Amino acid sequence: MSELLISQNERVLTLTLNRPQARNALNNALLEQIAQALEVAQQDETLGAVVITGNERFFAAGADLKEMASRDMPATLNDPRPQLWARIERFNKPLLAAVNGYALGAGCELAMLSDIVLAGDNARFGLPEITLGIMPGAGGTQRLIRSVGKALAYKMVLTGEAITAEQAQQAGLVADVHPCALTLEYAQNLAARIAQHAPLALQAAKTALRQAHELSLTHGLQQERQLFTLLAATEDRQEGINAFLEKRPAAFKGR
Ligand code: CO8
Repeated sequence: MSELLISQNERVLTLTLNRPQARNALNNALLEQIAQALEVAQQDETLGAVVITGNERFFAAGADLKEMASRDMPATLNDPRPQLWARIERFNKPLLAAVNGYALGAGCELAMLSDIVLAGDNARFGLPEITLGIMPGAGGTQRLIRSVGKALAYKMVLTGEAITAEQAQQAGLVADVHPCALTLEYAQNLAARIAQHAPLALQAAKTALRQAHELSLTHGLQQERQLFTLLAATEDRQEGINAFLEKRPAAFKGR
């Protein structure tokens, strides 16, 4: 069976990590499949949002340590992983992570790369790399500190200790916590609500939100205004406003 299960329900695509024997460890082959699935989804106008999930006990236990063990410094230098992560990051539609159980190392990094994280009450988020003599290498230090702030980021990275779903929600890493059996359903429902909005507006909003981490406030506000102005040229903007004024649901076309 494939290590990445792909299913579609209306405008929502669900990607399910399926390497239970390795606790959904993210080897290069699996990252390649995720990147490919997202690239196909980006071109598919019938899709508005993607949910990525694992199973009820594991989201993903990190990079594949069996694969990593054989990589020395030159091999790590030439590792395709950074490019694979960059391809995943380029996905321009809403990406939701439905996290049950362990999201460790690269698993936690995959959740943090997602736009919205929903967690089951059994979820654990951690960056245990330090316990292995290494450190996070796929955004763990940079995204965690931007998401949860200095105190918790240093504590998590330097101890390698995981936090609970509740702590992750309090810290701002997780949007909602649900009973574990319902996490995926909640995430898919949220994705469906998001996916009914105008695709170009979603894309622009996601771009602007991402820029918030990169730009100064002044530049971020300029960028936001530019994207806002660009949307004024879309048919969907006219349709959205007309539909409101005519008291009917909007029929967006992605133009
Ligand atoms: N990689 C490969 N195999 C794994 C991994 C992993 N990360 N995690 C678990 N497995 C395998 C085990 O080796 C074991 O295999 P086998 O049956 O052949 O012995 C099987 O899964 C079951 O493992 P456990 O018996 O340990 O399962 P438990 O359910 O008892 O525990 C845990 C689950 C808590 C998830 C535990 O397995 C664990 O702690 N795993 C390791 C977690 C970890 O340290 N993750 C960090 C990895 S490093 C990383 O992500 C760095 C990313 C840097 C990227 C840089 C890119 C350039």
